[in-house]
Amino acid sequence: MTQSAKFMTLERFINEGEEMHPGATGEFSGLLHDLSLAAKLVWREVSKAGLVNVMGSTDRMNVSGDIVKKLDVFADETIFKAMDHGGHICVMASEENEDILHIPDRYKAGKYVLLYDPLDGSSNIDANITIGSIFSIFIRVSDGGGKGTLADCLQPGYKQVAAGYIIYGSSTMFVYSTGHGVHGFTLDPSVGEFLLSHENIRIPAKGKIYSLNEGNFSSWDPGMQKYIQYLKETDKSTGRPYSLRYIGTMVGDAHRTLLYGGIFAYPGDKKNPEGKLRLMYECNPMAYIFDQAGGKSSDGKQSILNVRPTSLHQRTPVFLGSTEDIGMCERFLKGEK
Ligand code: P6P
Repeated sequence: MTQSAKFMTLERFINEGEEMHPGATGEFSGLLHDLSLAAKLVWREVSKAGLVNVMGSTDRMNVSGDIVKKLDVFADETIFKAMDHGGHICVMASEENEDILHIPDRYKAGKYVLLYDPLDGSSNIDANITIGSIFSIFIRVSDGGGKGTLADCLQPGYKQVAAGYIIYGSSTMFVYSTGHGVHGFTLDPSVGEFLLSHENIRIPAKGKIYSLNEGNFSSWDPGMQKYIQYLKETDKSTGRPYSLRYIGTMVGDAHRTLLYGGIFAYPGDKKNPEGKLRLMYECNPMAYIFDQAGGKSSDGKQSILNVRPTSLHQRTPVFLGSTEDIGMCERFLKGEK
């Protein structure tokens, strides 16, 4: 770690990033600052989940049909309230809300659009396993400057201007990109600041870990089954067999894949041809991050970033990882191997 990185706060890094981009209005840095505050507020509750009565479930279901955990509700409301009044955003969308979320009339609407999964992996909360928040940012396409629209939200991933996630694990990290590489900041709870700890994250071209729910094996297409069997064969020249690592929280599995290489996947199957994970606020932001870190994403045929959105909560098969591993997987899926 370079000397300057030791004291590089997220706020300073964002401000200096804005200075690097002529014409930047500083509006973007304001948005990211608000998001980092939301991250700290969510962390504060998540870090004591075992101690106070935020465990257990509410009686609500979200669009995914999951029982909504109390922390889900808290995280959803906290992020919305942290972001709704800064004047940076014209509309939001969240996994926890079926419809788009309008900015209250008393606040100015800005030019950005925020989509987020407030607490990914919530089924792991009670087991104290890593969970996370994921965010995706676009520039509005509707004019008029007033309230944003559904069309502002339903943009393809390649039009994102920023994306990232907060991972609440052994330490809490804020990982994001604005199109100039991927940077990770670790929360120092003693000062309440995110400090630069992983500057310019680059994913290895090839890994030796695969990460997916192999319990669905019997429902996968033959090409997918053959790919996983291939990874488990012994062949030292190609670094096989790979190891299986699966947390069951996308943010945790994707973060490890980003740092160590390999492949994370949630494929479609006979029961759910579109898989389980959501395009707009899980797969698109993660695909943007992997792309920016020198990795690759796929829905089995094309980059996730090129998938045309048709609805807010649509699902997509998703493969994220090292370029060589995604390439090999796609060859099996296309029947070329
Ligand atoms: P499964 C968590 O519930 C989640 O939405 C993602 O974070 C995770 O990758 C996936 O579902 C795990 O799903 O079917 O393996 O339990």
